[in-house]
Amino acid sequence: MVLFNGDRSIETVRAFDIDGDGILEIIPNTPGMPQAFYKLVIDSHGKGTGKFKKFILMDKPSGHGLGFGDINGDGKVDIVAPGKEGLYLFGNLRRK
Ligand SMILES: [Ca+2]
Ligand SMILES: [Ca+2]
Repeated sequence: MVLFNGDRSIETVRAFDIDGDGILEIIPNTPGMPQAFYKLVIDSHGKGTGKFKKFILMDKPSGHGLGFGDINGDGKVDIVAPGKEGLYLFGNLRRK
């Protein structure tokens, strides 16, 4: 299964439960490509289908590196990533 088939390389890959549903999302750092993550598609019985849905966080080229931490102190882990214009913070807006 190929999740990412861009013409740029993947510098590093992280797995983190971004939405708090207990299932890890896959977050590759792909310098020069938009920052995205991949979420496992679940069927009606709650089982993984083996397919992943792509979510783009930033529709601009990302830079080198990727980090996580609760930057704003709300108890939910946020994502920080560099881009061409500087360091971006992707605040975690999940409700729970
Ligand atoms: Ca998840
Ligand atoms: Ca936070």
